[in-house]
Amino acid sequence: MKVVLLVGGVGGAKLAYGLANTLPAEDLTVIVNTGDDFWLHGLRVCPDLDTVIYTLSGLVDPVNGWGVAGDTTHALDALQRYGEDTWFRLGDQDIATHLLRTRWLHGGHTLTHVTEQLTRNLGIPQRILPMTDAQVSTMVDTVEYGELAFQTYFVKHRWQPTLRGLRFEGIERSDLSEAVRTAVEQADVLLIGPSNPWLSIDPILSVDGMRDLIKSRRIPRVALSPIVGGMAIKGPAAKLMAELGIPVTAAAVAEHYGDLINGYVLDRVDAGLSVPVARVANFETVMKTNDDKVILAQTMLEWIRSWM
Ligand code: FO1
Repeated sequence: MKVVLLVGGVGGAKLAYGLANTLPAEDLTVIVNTGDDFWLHGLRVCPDLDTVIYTLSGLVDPVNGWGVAGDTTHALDALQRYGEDTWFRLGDQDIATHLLRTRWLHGGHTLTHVTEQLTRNLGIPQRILPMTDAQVSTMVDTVEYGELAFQTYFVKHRWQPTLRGLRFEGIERSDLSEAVRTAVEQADVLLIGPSNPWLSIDPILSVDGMRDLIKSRRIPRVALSPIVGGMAIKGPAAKLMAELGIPVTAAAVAEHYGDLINGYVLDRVDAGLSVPVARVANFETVMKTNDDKVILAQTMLEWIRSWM
């Protein structure tokens, strides 16, 4: 059963881990948001791609959920001595990833190709694909500072500014890579991870042709709610929804996805919610341990198989 999973960073990577430990490797493709990507110290940094890569290779820092476990910051300390901004904490081992990626991109390779090289070299058998090879930058319009680049909003200001709008710079020049198109065309199941629907999943869905391609597939298209009991499991999803005037409920997330999905997984605590989706299931969705991730992935796939 070929599964395509759409994700952002930490939360989505957890489900990717669960699926990677449930499905044969050739059956899983993870399509990752690249709206968070940016240039820093001359390097191309792709936080969500790296979070998925480090998670599936077992390198990830289990405390942060991003970066490499046990990494040091000697390079960053040296940059600080030169007076450079160091609010974005790049570890030394992580910098190796950005150096290689940047060199290969400057050599004319696509981000898809570069990501394939990185994953292969780290021994990851699953496919990890950037949502597009075009450069797309999520820009966050805030009440306090006006428009901020995504990582300035998210990391420098710790997502505290009040959000009043979003735009994906460069999205009009984006298109689907052959690899993404083929993966979605050949999928038996499409999953949307418990990532932030506005910040992480919308950039993927906004790539030219993506929404239509997904909707053209008569397969289970199932989202997992990132909102549990009216709160975000991690990050700014609940705060952002409130600021946009959207009720902070798992049902509102399903409404946001609309007819893109035909199945929806809610947490047990939200069992009573009325959700406008054809098929709805309630499972234990909060993934604290690796076992939780695998059990949730297995449970979701079993449920989906039962109505295929
Ligand atoms: N998140 C932080 O909150 N602070 C950091 O200093 C930080 C550094 C960082 C370095 C590499 C990387 O791949 C991710 C990093 N993240 C950091 C996480 C990341 O920027 C965000 O979690 C995502 O962009 C949101 O999905």
